[in-house]
Amino acid sequence: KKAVIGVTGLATMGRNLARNLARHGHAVAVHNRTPARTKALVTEYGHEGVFLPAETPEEFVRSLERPRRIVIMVKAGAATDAVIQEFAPLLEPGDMIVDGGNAHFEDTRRRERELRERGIHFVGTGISGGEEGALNGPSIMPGGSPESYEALGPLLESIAAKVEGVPCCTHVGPDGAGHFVKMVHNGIEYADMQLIAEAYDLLRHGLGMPPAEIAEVFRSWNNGRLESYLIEITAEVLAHTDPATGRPFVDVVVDQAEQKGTGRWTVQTALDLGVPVSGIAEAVFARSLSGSPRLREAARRLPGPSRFKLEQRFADDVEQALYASKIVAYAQGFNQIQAASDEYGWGIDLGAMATIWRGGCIIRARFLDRIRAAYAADPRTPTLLTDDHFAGALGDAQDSWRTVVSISAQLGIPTPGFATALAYYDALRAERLPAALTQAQRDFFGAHTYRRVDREGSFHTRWELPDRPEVGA
Ligand code: NBP
Repeated sequence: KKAVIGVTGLATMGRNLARNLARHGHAVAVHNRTPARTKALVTEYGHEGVFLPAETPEEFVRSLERPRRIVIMVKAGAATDAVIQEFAPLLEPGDMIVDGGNAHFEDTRRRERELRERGIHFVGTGISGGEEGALNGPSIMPGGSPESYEALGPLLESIAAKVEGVPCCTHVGPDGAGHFVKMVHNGIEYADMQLIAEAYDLLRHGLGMPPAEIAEVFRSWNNGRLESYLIEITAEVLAHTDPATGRPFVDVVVDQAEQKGTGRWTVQTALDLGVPVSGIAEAVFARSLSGSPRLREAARRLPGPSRFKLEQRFADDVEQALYASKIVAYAQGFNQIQAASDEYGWGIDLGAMATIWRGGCIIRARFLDRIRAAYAADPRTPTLLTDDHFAGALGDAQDSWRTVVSISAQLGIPTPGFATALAYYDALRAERLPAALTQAQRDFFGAHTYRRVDREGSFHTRWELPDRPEVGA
């Protein structure tokens, strides 16, 4: 008997993905560089389905039906290239390599191009949901050719999370589109987490609420429009008491947030594309700042404000600020996906991205249904902010949002995520931006020219001459 699909790389993610496949009745070939992992998988979980263990790449490839489907789940970067080098010579035209690791989309574009020349489909696939998702249903974002999706789609959809019966898996677009969307998903996740952290900080150090009480506030928020996995786990974390010390758990954790790089990639790519994703950027910078102990230690003696008393209803304002900022962060991320889709000709359906993020992944939320509806109403909307629902919510929230940003400044509690989101909102709706002054300065020192509000063409002012004559450029 041959396997319909194979998984190579059986650390946490690969093992759970292989088990998920087997549990759904697919015979899975399994392989790992170090054979001990393969043996352990079959010994511990062999009863869950049909596993075909292989010690060598050759044996692994032989055990697969054709066209072969191979999922690589190894460390992103050099390890992925090494595994591709090892397997590609053993494959034949029409075979498919699915890279389920967190690859950079430019690497995926390169690998896809190289393998396409050999007739092999390379399917860079974003897989979200961590260890638990891989086992019980992740959100899956496959790129690659449409033909490869015909052969892979049903398999991947069978193991993906389901929301209202709809699988959280769809063909995102060609070559690197899947990994790009996964990257922005992670960027949005950074922004979402930062906004939640700011809301917590305001309730904790602005209102002086203990973590257990804040957990209750988050629980109540999770019954409303903010309902999401991240809000739910925030309540759980805040309600947790450290068994060793009896203190709130959040207080015994070192306040330095780490990162693996997908948030940073999102911002780097957004800089290249010229898309303002300030919410994601602030979230990445907030983590960098937290992880700069020398800088923080040195600055700790700088004075802060004298405190003033807040009213209890401030928590409701924080909820408004959180929701409004979240709308902005998601709108920015979706704009980045749109820009890349235009740049690379991917033809990504933005509403479908919202649909496949409703389950399995970290940012799963009721909110994504709203985004889906917004794109259904207007697939080419320049920004989600102007969708009827979101525009209404922003209008209702804005007074509270402004209060929260100004009060947090007065309290000396940093809220870069809330503040940058509000600045983006106000900048987009501004009648006139001071960019006019920037452009005039550029013309002054570099003769970079400017356009006029009243006439077509580009112009330059001879700033060095006493009467500053204007010339058409
Ligand atoms: P790791 O990222 O820790 O990678 C370990 C696996 O890579 C092992 O199977 C190891 O084999 C294999 N490997 C390495 Br390292 N170098 C290799 C090489 N040169 N040749 C062949 N195999 C090699 O595993 P993971 O945490 O399961 O993640 C797998 C992928 O999924 C990563 O790209 C990760 O970014 C992505 N991802 C992870 C999560 C998550 O929550 N962890 C979520 C979504 C995506 P060995 O056993 O012989 O050392």
